[in-house]
Amino acid sequence: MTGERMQAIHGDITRMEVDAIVNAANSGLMGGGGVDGAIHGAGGPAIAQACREIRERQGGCPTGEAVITTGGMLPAPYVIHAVGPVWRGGNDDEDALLASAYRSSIALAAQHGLRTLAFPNISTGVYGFPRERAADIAIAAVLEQLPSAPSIVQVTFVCFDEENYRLYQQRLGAFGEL
Ligand code: AR6
Repeated sequence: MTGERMQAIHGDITRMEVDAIVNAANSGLMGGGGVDGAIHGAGGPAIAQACREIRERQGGCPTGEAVITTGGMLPAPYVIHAVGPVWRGGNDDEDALLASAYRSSIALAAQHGLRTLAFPNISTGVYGFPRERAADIAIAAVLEQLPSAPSIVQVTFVCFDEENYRLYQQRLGAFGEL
């Protein structure tokens, strides 16, 4: 069952022992605050160096897409840098772009034969996406993409704030009741 391959935990994504953690990056792959800052801080300069090489090769990463780098000193060997949209009120394709950021990350993980993947709550920090709406989109997008990603056995949503954790628990709990 696809739903059983998803779980939510409350915590810090930089500590996750999974094949890849996803970063909520910006399209310049320049690093920043929030989870991006935490990942670069914990993973060390190898991640920024790999981002720089991608920038030189392809000029960054468009919103809704993702790129993969080393995890540097992180427990996770890879970081998938996904670029979510800035929330601009909901009429600027934000929903589709957020869904695409999740789907692209899963597709990239599958291309690399990865088995376990952890997501932060992309766009719900500095980018201002409403949390409930983002949770619904994230779960639906992962559910949609997982059937074409057979290598992936588990997707963990790592919720840093209490409200996001509660939202994901509620939504994922519903699968257990089906
Ligand atoms: N582990 C897991 N989640 C975290 C952590 C952590 N260590 N730290 C924060 N979060 P944000 P965005 C959660 O702002 O909204 C950066 O500057 C946080 O509670 O990191 O996509 C980038 O460079 C929130 O729920 O990302 C971009 O410029 C979620 O991570 C921009 O911010 C996302 O918040 C991206 O904005």
